[in-house]
Amino acid sequence: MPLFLGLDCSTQGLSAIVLDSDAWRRTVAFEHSLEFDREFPEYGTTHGVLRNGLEVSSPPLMWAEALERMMAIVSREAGLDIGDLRAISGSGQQHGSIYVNERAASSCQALDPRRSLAKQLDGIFSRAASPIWMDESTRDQCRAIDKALGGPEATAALTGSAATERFTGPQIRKFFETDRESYARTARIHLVSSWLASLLAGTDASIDHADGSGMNLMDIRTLAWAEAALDATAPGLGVKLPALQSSWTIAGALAPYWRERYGFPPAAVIVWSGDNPCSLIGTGLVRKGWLGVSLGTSDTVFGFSATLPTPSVGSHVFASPAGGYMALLCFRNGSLAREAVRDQYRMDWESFSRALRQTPAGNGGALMLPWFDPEVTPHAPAGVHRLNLDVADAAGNVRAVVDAQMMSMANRAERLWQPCDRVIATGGASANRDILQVMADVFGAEVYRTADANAAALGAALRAYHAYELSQGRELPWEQVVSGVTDVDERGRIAPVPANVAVYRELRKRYADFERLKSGRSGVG
Ligand code: XUL
Repeated sequence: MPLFLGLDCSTQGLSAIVLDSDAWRRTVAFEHSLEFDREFPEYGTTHGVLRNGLEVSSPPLMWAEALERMMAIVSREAGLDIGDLRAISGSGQQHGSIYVNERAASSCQALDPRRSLAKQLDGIFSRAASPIWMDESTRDQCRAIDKALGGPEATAALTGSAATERFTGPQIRKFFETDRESYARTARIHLVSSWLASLLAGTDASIDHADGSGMNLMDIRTLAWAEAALDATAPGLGVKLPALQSSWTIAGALAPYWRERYGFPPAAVIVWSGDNPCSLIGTGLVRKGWLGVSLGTSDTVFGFSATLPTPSVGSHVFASPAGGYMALLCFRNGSLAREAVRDQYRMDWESFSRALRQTPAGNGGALMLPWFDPEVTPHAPAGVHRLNLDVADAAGNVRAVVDAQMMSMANRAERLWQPCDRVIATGGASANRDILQVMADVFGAEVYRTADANAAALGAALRAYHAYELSQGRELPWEQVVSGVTDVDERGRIAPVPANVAVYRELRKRYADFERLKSGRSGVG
């Protein structure tokens, strides 16, 4: 039976899902995850990242090593007839960038199957560390880019987002400003997605329109590099960027390295995309009116839109990997904040859940702003603020962190997506029913869990399937592509409790006031 591989290189690890597909249905045949800290301790990461004040990066070689280890597992340990693999695609954490010199292209094309991948990549980087989405160090660069383009609203109208600290353009500008020599030695700047696709295809893979939308460099209407944005970012940037292409483009066949070293067939490598765009597919959100909420390292809210949503400061508009668009909100203090509270009160997830069940919806008005790390939505420096909440009240603090996350998401989602009939929850924490009950009560909508918590890897595998079929002359409707594997389990439906919805309707206004007061901002964001 034809097989399709989806990989997801996220902040904390690399996951794989293999789909087995016959004419009627697709099933998950294999699933595996590697955690960076545990599997590759020599890189010294914590939760997959290296921190230096507001600068947050990851070692790109670690991602390459993880890719090779995963490919070895898929070929040797998955119990699959790997000769049936037709296509591979992937998902990368968005915005992260990799800087390579002019030797990279030839090294990538001539990988020696007798040697490990990472060893052969030594010496191709013009910047040792890859800045990632958690980096908050580019505020000055954002101001400069917005100014050059006519203000944050103008940048948003052009690129889909106002200049944003974690986005690739401001990161590139900072690199140029602080290390001109290395910038000059940089021949290519890849995203996590396009770089890993390049390693698989042994060629310079394109950036797909969806992940390209997270750079502050692409014109969100024409889906081409925006000259004005390139000029506002760094000189000579255009020639350092890969091409932009549709999300269903074939980058090439799996390179001889993978075929000779691991016995893979010459499967099609489909361009990779970002993790949020892939999650849109992996949660089956290819129609209007349904919202996705991913509870991961960052929490995100996203939804599909056939027409271009009006870009605004504080939200992001991306091209969708299924055509059309998607809007996205990103909250940095996702599992980071939930884990911080759990650890502070020496709990496990079971006692965290118990605390949610023991406390009333709305926490009797006790509020927390859970900005354990600097927050991006709204923009706020690190700081945990409490209102009517005793720090010694363990259960109250658990309720407060989850209430806060859901209210912050729902208040902003309401402005972007009307109506919202149902919420599809994904990501690690979506396995927790008590968290999802708070979500249903705060959003005032039915919540469903995705069948597979790793929506990004699943979305990548489904994208591989769709693109492969297209290359064979079969253009499948997206509803058909996602059906079966992304169907929610109706028995797992979590209904909002009307009395709780009423409590949160009031509390959400007070939460918004508290947030405005402490973030020092009056507007959206
Ligand atoms: C979205 C964002 C994060 C990353 C990592 O804008 O920064 O969701 O994609 O998951």
